[in-house]
Amino acid sequence: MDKLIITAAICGAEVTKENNPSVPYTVEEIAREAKSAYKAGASIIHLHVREDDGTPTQRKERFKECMDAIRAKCPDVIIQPSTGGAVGMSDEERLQPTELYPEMATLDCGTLNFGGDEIFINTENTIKNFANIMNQRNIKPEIEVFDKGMVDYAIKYHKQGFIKAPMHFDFVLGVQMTATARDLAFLVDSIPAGSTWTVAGIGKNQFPMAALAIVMGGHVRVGFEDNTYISKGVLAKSNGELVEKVVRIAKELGREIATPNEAREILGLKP
Ligand code: KMH
Ligand code: ZN
Repeated sequence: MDKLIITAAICGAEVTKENNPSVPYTVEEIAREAKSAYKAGASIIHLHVREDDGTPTQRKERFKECMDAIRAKCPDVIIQPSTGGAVGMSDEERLQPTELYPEMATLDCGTLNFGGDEIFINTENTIKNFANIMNQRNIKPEIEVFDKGMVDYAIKYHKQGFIKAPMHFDFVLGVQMTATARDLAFLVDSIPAGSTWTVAGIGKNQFPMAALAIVMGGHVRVGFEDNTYISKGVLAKSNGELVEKVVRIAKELGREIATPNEAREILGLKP
């Protein structure tokens, strides 16, 4: 089994300091949270950025400031900007961090309900356009899957030449699709041989999904974007604390943790 790649989704676009005072907004706070996750064993930072007042933004300049600050504290970490941004942003806004040529970025492979009246829109043309731009900029997409149809879309776009193999999937469970062992196994069974996958369990699903991925040979995403609690009713002090818990579970189960360069090798990124 490959070593375990831990992704830390340190910030998100929806979670706020009202949910957990350690949610980062400023450049310094974002770098602090990235460092805590990296020191604990995360090899990938999934990155959203905010203005100082917490407003989500996809501004290229803000991404650059945050990425530079993260690299200063975590020199070899893989930075994976979001191209999902926040609900309601235009495709042009969302694509801005790809102009910085990161090693990876997310590619959301379908439209979904996002709570209340919110719909996170990813039309076929959006997905193909984002995939083309990532190809041109040599950015490896992490395919964000919120339900099974999004796996089927990704396979279709792969066959049409928009997404290259080996594909890397992130199963985000607990938003639209339920976070159960049955659903995770169904998704894992649906992706092409040679693909890699990680799982992001939302809220209370975070650690149960992580434990399943550890034993199934997948990888794990944790972080404030998906969950702000270290255990029932107890807020996590940092993203690092969430990563530390995954490392403890992995060690108990005999799975080693990948360094950033080992993660690059597993994912087929150039070192
Ligand atoms: N904030 C969500 C609307 C991604 O990063 O690509 C989209 C999201 C997915 O978080
Ligand atoms: Zn995200």
